Amino acid sequence: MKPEPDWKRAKMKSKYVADASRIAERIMSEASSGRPFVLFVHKSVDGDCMGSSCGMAQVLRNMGYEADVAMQEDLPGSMEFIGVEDLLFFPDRHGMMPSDYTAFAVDCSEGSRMGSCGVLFNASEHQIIVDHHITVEITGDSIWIDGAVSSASEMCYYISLKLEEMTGKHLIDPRAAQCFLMGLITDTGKFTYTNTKAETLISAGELMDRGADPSPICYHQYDWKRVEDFKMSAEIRQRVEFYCGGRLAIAKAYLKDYEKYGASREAIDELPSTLRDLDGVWLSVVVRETADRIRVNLRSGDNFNCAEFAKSHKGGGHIRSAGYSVEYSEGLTIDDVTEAIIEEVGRLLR
Ligand SMILES: [Mn+2]
Repeated sequence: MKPEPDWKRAKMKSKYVADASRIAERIMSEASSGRPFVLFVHKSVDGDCMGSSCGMAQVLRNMGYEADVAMQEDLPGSMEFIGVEDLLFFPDRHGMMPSDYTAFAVDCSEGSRMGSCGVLFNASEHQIIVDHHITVEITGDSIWIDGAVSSASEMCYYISLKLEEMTGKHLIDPRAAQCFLMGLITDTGKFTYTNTKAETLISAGELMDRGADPSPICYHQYDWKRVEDFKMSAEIRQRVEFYCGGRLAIAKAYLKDYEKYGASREAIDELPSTLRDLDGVWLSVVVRETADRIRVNLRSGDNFNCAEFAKSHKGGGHIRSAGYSVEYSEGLTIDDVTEAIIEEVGRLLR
């Protein structure tokens, strides 16, 4: 008799079993209706929302169901290596939405966080929500929100384990495993943030047993950089300003900076955490001008609650990492937004 493959020994912590089982059962009952699944992610996509949605879509397809990830924006260049184009569709461009579908939100829980896809999420009566952002307080049979789990991808991995148990099928194939591992790695800052738990590392190992490989994930997400992006980042770093006795570091990027260098929208994605890690800095704020809105990203150490600040500006996130965006209205500029942040943070850090 052949020995059992290592991945078959995977076992999740007991504290996750009830929630993972509940969502897995919900998935099975939604699927039995024959409705296809449409997965929804937050705007300004990151490794975790793409990892959890694509991994989950792959698992659902491996169960024999129709499942696609609705995208309102292109997949960033740093995630192209994962090879998930066939799992994505773009309702704004193709418009081909099924008339009836199960809307499955991962790494976010509200239509308002999903950009132009939000209306499609809200339009479905059949919703499943798996999220680890605690800025929203909603509960329900088909909702699993747990701020203590490292990532939505870790939650989706547990749900998928339950689905394997319920169906007796091997559902988490190497591509699904790689997607989940991408979410675990990026939301924990390569397993360095305080949301890294023993089970996060165990799950990462189990995903490797199933064919995932952390090397390309870390290379493409952290090490690889376009030369144009590097040059733009160097200029923005020169312009960083410090306030509140050095406790607030703030960087501002104009559209003209992107144009000057031919930089991509990911050009300074590393900057919020780079600035937060500077000696004496409690809070870093990176303000970016984009074509349709102004994006604000916050990172902090132990002394500032980014989630609360972002929430008060209709955004969301985690205690140490959060963000929001501001619409251009009545001549509002990136300079106005930045000034207002300096003033508001100045009062909070006084
Ligand atoms: Mn996440």
